[in-house]
Amino acid sequence: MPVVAVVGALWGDEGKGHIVDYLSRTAEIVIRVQGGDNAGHTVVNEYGTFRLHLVPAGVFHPGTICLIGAGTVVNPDTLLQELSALEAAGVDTGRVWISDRAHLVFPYHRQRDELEERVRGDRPLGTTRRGIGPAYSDKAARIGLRAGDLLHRDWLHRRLRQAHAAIAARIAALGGEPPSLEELMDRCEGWRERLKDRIIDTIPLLQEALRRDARILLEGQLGAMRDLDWGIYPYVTSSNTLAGYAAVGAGIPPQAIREVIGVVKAFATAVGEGPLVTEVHGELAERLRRGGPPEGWEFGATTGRPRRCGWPDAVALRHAAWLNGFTALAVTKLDVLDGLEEIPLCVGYRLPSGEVLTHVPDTPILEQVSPVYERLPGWTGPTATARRWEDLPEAARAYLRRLAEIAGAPVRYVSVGPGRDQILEVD
Ligand code: 2SA
Ligand code: MG
Repeated sequence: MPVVAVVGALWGDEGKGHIVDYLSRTAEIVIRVQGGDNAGHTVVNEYGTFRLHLVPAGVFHPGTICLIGAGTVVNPDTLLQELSALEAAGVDTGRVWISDRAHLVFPYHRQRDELEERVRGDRPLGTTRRGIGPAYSDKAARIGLRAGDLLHRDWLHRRLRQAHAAIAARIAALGGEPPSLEELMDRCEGWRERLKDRIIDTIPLLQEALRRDARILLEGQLGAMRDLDWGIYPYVTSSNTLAGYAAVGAGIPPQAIREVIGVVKAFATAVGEGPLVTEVHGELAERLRRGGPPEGWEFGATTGRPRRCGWPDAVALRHAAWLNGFTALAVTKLDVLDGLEEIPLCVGYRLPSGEVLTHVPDTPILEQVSPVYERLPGWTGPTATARRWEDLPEAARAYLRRLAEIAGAPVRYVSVGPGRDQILEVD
């Protein structure tokens, strides 16, 4: 370490929660840098199985400070529920703090997300309907409310009075019933009561920690293909999922980040709309979706939607590696590929003209491409019991070496199942 960013290399759901939970045992601070409760970070450990939406995956380690960073959008209701569920499972949540700069997600954001998806008719984006897009767009339009606003009643009321007309107009234009100003003020009062002790200015804490070279983990949400600028726009989320944003979302200088770990699932999955070049259907998709133990099956951790599945996509991985500057990879769910005769790895995108691209083009072009596969030998397995690199079948190691070559970064971690002990460290 000291500062390590852990980001998704693909469409999200690569297993960032699982990797962050594992790496947090040696971290002093874990910071969620962007996104909101659209996230579903699955963590399986001695406390149970959790799908974290807002709380950083470092929460299971006594002593680790967990920050919900300035780059996030926080639905206080979801957060309070999540904290209660963690406490009920015996997890200490006394070190979970929220940046005063993080934006708040109100019920009217969810309402708008729902209405906006409806207006998109037969071409929706397939959002999680958690109000993420509307909350980030209000942030950019400067009518967002922030966690810190809850701590200053006069300021909060002034900001609410100022923003209310615009908030109401957006809902009304979509045919929805807007909230009243009083309703918003009351809601904020309830949130203030329950969260005021957790809202802090994170700058002094992080300055002090960086001076000591403390180990800090930055936890990203979603992956490069859903990045607002470099993903498959408009089928993206409304924040930047790339490592470059992690410094902003956490509130630290960019050069403090020494390592960028790209989390890569051994095959492709996506939930929501947009092109997925290597997508497979039917029995094959079911095999990938339900491979390995049920905790890891490919269903939305927030919405329960079945995730789309496909063959591994090296073009997408190369895109993510370029944009993030990975210093290492963590490859997850390798066990799901056990027993396949061969692994079709997509190494190019063929255009209707016959030309083959080796980079991810803009969405209108991406929609027209078909995959070009390189076929790597499969292995019989099982890999789930492997605990060292040497325990893996040679063909599995060859596949991992190929991923490393494509990404230009070594494979440092390999996960062969959802348990903490199923992560192998590669020297
Ligand atoms: P949004 O809600 O505005 O961020 O949706 C925009 C696109 O981003 C996708 N998206 C996700 N993709 C994978 N995993 C996500 N989290 C949950 C999970 C999703 C779920 O871990 O399974 O439960 O359905 C996530 N969140 C957003 C989304 O599908 C849109 O394509
Ligand atoms: Mg997820």
